[in-house]
Amino acid sequence: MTSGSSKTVSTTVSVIVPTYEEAVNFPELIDRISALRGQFTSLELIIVDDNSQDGTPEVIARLAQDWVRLIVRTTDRGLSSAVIRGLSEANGDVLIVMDADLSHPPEVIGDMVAALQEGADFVVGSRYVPGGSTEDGWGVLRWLNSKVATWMARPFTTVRDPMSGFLAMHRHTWAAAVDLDPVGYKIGLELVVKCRCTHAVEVPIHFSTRIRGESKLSLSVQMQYLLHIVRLMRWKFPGWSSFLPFAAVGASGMGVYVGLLALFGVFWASAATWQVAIPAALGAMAWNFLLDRWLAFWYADRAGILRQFLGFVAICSVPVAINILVTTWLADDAMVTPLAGLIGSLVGSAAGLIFNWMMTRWLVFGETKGNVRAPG
Ligand SMILES: Nc1nc2c(ncn2[C@@H]2O[C@H](COP(=O)(O)OP(=O)(O)OP(=O)(O)O)[C@@H](O)[C@H]2O)c(=O)[nH]1
Ligand SMILES: [Mg+2]
Repeated sequence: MTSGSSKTVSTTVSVIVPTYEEAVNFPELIDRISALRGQFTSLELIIVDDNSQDGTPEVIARLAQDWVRLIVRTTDRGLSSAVIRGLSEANGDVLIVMDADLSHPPEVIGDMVAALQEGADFVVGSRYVPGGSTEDGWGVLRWLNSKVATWMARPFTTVRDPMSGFLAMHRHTWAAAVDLDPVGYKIGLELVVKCRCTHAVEVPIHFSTRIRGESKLSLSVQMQYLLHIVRLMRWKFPGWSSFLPFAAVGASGMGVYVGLLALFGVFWASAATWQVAIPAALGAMAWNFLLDRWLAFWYADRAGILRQFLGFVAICSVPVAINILVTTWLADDAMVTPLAGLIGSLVGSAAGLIFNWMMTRWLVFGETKGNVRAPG
């Protein structure tokens, strides 16, 4: 590891710092990063600010450092898109992303670069590996929040602190990014997934609580995180992200069917079985269709809804009919009569679930022209 070493590492480094109203933090941040410049062939600092009205340009101008570049965005907003803008303007072979509020100690950048040179394709400044820590005084809620968020990122990476916004990667890793979706706050997680990193390494950091300036963390940031996880799931595991909601919706549809049957039974006691079963089945199918179109086939909502609904009903009617046939056939056999209903509905439901999912996926929500939108 190179931390604190004065030997020059022959690589060019770009440090990208997204900022919003961080003017008070620039003197110390720039001072501490400046102290690292001798460690590398060259080092540039790119600050991507979203038009803060706290004197950010004046502070940067007063510090007058030719290796520091300020990009002020006036149309786009948001942390992740600011990072992406900074990455795309950077010239270095190694790209570092960090916060402006000095939570991330710039002094470990040397260790991060060393980890890249030793074969990592992504490096995270991590609170949760031996040697890493957070400032005392984190409330239980903030700690729990961070743990739950980390746990939700498990399907995507083995990194223990994927929420960290302190990252390093090679330029070629960044160049391989596909379908970047700059939603939410967790650009590290987005990059590790969309750059298809396979060898992420963590370097311990002590994460300081911000001393100056205001936090931009809010409840809406947490909501955005949930949506971000859903989008990453759909991108990385499209099949399961479709089938699991489809199965859950199917189970809820059975509840709707039984509920409607009971309701009709109360209000229309004289009706024959088929007279209540058909509208109840149609009601359950409508329920399933709307939820499936939203949750299981989110990508295919461009085509006409009526045409899709008719196709959906036609397909779902097949297992329903088989279910009825199997039940009646077994009911005729004296040996299995007591089990007939149960076996019939279990076989029918399992077969129906797979059949419906495959057929609706292919025929109703398939990639026909105008049906499917871009992934994500
Ligand atoms: N360009 C840009 N930067 C932002 C935006 N929101 C936050 N940032 C910057 O992103 C970094 C992280 O934001 P913080 O507010 O420190 O978020 P946090 O570290 O999760 O929370 P605290 O440290 O408790 O405030 C800081 O450098 C912010 O200035 C934004 O909308 N646009
Ligand atoms: Mg912070």
